[in-house]
Amino acid sequence: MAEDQYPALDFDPFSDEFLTDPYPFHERLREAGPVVWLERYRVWGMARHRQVNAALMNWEAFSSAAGVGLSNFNKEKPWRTPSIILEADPPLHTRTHKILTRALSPMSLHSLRADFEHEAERLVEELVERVTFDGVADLARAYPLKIFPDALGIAPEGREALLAYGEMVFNAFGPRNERFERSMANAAAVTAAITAMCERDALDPSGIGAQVYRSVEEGVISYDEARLLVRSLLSAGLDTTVSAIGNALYLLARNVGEWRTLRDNPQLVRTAFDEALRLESPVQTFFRTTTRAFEVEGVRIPEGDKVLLFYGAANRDPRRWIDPNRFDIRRRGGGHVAFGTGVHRCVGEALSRIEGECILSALAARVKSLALDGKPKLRLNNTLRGFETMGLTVKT
Ligand code: OVV
Repeated sequence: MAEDQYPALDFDPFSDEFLTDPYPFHERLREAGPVVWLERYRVWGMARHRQVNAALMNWEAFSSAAGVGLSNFNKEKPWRTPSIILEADPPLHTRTHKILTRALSPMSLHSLRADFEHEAERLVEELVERVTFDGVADLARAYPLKIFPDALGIAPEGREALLAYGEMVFNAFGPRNERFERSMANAAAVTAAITAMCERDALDPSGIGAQVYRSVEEGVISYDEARLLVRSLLSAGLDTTVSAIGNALYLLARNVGEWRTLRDNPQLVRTAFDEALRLESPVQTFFRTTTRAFEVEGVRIPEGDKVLLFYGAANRDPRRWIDPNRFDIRRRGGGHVAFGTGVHRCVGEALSRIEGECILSALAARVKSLALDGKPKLRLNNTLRGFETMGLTVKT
């Protein structure tokens, strides 16, 4: 390709059509080239694993500080106070990241595991008795909605606001389309509820939220910063795991052989959840903003441009995986970017894995067959891929 020539595509990655079945679009994006120009939003796009991974590793050139959505914070006023971890670069990010890493370390999560297991077993037992249920409302949503706020130390009342807030946050990374506007219908009340939940006095002293406030006492961050870090936990921690668990249930129900393999080999639960994350990645896209002109395989991306990274496409790149569209719970080696990579890699990864693994383990121990009742319905979101409803029937 001649210099300064690059493929330009006109489709809308935030349209119903794209979000309903992104995979044919992903293939076109990957095949078009290592970097493409998306005319509709005047942004660059990268969908191959190599380039997505490299951009995520390079926070100096691919900054998060101007926001990781379409909106460029250097040019537009953000819809909420920016996150001081997600929408920040080092050195600010280094300080805040340390605090959440500690609050969510495998060490501090260790004591939660017993409760998580117990709740998963209790819930699965209840659903097994019902035989037929909604895999989303009754399981993928019910489970995280109980244990995640419990772990953070949030009061039992008013937890539905957490889901409504997640919906807003993840739609807000896309354009101001109808989907975004609809999710913002109740924004004032939902935001007020979330803001109240983040205050130190609203949090149980034994929870992860209170742990974040210990850093205030230690003089590492201010009270307002701690409040924003708790807001990050509430923003990022619930809808993502709801999608992850729902997507895993969908793949296991659709792939009878893989379900049997998991039942016969419960030690595969970790790779099974990981493979579901690769194949139906909850976070489909995030943007970065270039801090300088950057050349990708002969194409020059100018400074200050938005670049859309297609995590879901990278995770099915045939250049990286053999038989990439196949759900294979024995697949090993990781390497997918469902949690991102580099300095912004998900801080809640260990917590999300405990949630996913507890649910899959409880099901595998108790359920012989898992079948979809009819066609599950997607819940379209500008960033997240997940289901709204999923009829399931189980046999023991
Ligand atoms: C990873 C993520 C998603 C959404 C919100 C945030 C983080 C935040 O820090 O607020």
